[in-house]
Amino acid sequence: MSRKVYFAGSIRGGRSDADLYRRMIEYIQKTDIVLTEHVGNPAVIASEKGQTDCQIYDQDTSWLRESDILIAECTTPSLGVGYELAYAEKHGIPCHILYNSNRTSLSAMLSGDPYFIIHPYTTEEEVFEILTDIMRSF
Ligand code: 6K6
Repeated sequence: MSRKVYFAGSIRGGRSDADLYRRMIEYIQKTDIVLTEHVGNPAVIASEKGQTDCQIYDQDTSWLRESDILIAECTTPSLGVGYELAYAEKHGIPCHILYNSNRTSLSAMLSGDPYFIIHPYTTEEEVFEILTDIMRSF
């Protein structure tokens, strides 16, 4: 049974972790469907020209409503990812947040919300162990 995963990561908030997003997406795709593969695409900013912001918002909120789980990589802060997390909570979608605790302090608006399941990590190896546990446990 393939489940639908909404992977959230910074786009206009900054692309320094884009390569990590791509590796995380490829890992999840071994067992499940990732609706938001473009988040890991190194050319995503250039390909933005094809869609208006309204089209992006409508498509992403529609994907969020049909997703079984949201997995967000939050080391690079992003307003869009914060919005998606609040939207997913409102719709009762389970939300997992990963962030590198050596590089950032997570917003209190995320770490203070008991709805979110938060996974700090310090090495990339841990990221994949966390993903394995998340996908096993739901
Ligand atoms: C078209 C083709 C590839 O990329 C585009 C256009 N841009 C976006 N497409 C889809 N989702 C987007 C786009 N820009 C932002 N998002 C959503 O917001 C993603 O799901 C990310 O998780 C999140 C990033 O927000 P910002 O504020 O960092 O841009």
